[in-house]
Amino acid sequence: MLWRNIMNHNIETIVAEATPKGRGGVAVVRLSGPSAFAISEKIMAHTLMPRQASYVRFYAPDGALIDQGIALYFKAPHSFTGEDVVELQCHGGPIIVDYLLETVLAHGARMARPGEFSERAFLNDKMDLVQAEAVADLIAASTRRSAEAALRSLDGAFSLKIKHLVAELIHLRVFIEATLDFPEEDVEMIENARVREALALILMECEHLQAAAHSGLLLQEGVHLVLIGPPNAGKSSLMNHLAAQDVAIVSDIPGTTRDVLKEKISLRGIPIYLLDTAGLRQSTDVIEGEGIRRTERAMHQAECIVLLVDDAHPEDLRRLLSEYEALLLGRPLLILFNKIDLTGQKAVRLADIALPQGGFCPALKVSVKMRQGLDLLEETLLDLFGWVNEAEGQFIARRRHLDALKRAEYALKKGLHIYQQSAQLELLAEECRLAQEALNEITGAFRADDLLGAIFSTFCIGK
Ligand SMILES: Nc1nc2c(ncn2[C@@H]2O[C@H](COP(=O)(O)OP(=O)(O)OP(=O)(O)O)[C@@H](O)[C@H]2O)c(=O)[nH]1
Ligand SMILES: [Mg+2]
Repeated sequence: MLWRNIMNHNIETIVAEATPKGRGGVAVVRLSGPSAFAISEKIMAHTLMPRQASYVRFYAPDGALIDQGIALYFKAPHSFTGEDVVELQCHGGPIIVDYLLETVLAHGARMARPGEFSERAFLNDKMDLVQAEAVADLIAASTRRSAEAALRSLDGAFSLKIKHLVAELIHLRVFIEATLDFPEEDVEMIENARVREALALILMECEHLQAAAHSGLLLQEGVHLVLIGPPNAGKSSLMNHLAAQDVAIVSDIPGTTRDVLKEKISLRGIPIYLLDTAGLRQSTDVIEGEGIRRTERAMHQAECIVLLVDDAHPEDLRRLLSEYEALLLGRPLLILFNKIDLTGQKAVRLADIALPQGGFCPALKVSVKMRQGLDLLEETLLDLFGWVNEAEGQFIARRRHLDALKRAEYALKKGLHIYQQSAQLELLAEECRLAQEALNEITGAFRADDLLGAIFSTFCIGK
């Protein structure tokens, strides 16, 4: 804040349309910076009062009338960016908005870069980095649950948890430093127990936070889920069920689906990008062959794969598992034995199935057509995504948050390991410092400048 005020003369006033491009009832042009107020006076020949709406006329530099509308003035530091902010509400036509923008630019402002308003809010301590990102995530949210989670992050729910963890880490570091400065051998045993106990608690919280952040990431990014299997297994039927509409053609002719069909759905609030594909089999048909190649490409990009086979032909499973071993590797996989209404089986979760590439995956018996086992399917998918239901407290998160939490956990585990091996507090102290740095990267309390550029450049202009 202080830095900002001292350097005030260097700060440019920025402007952008805050409402989407196109025609609408009202458009908002927003200015932020030290000249915002002076520019507004030139445009409307009127002195705005802070936090009061004024009905005014907007004029071009040559005195021509641009439009009439409402102007609002938020005096620094009581604004979104922490700077003087003026919002001009004009009629929502692109010609008027461009004319108004041109006028503001002629008075010395410059166009804002994407996310620059939020970046300034961050630099002026109006919000931390997690909250600034939450603004963008709230705007981009594609399910109500994602929006709610973004709002919670904006409210500071996630930041608070990080700050709490950092505070505990600082407490431990202070204790370690004090012990290093005043070593007394007779209290060594007590110290040892205290350090281990505090570290174990911090590690536990870090793991819990990672699980919650992972769920927050699911809400932010969604999951690319691909349905595969032999022809006629019921992939398109499942696609239609999950999408709750007839997206794909379903027929009893094997090889019905040729193209990859995409549909965006919401599974308990998690955005799912669902792909239905052509059935996998040896085919001499040129078009079907191309469809199968497209299926393989979709598998390549999938984050999660559901493999359906006909319960009456379980032998298809082994064939596909070994044929597509490489493409199935490293991706969560769920196996469905479909059409149990024809084999007289019950809808159940089976014992996990061993994969040729190593590891296990869950498997269910279902009937898509008769709607049997489909709740179980949803539950198993959520499990597979690593979804932890935080119910009321779910906040939104990003991949970089999760990476930082993992780095913090790694440093703490390494520190604990070294300490257990060698009882060297100095080395543990260094790992704790690294863990704290990683956590502080999340809120922006510790940051590299290129990180800010990378984050804010993905925001929309005007935010
Ligand atoms: N009895 C029964 N029939 C089903 C079930 N699920 C799908 N079917 C039928 O199986 C046939 C094939 O279904 P689709 O959903 O088109 O199968 P697909 O896997 O998309 O097939 P391709 O697109 O050819 O690869 C259709 O006649 C469906 O009605 C089920 O659970 N039980
Ligand atoms: Mg199909």
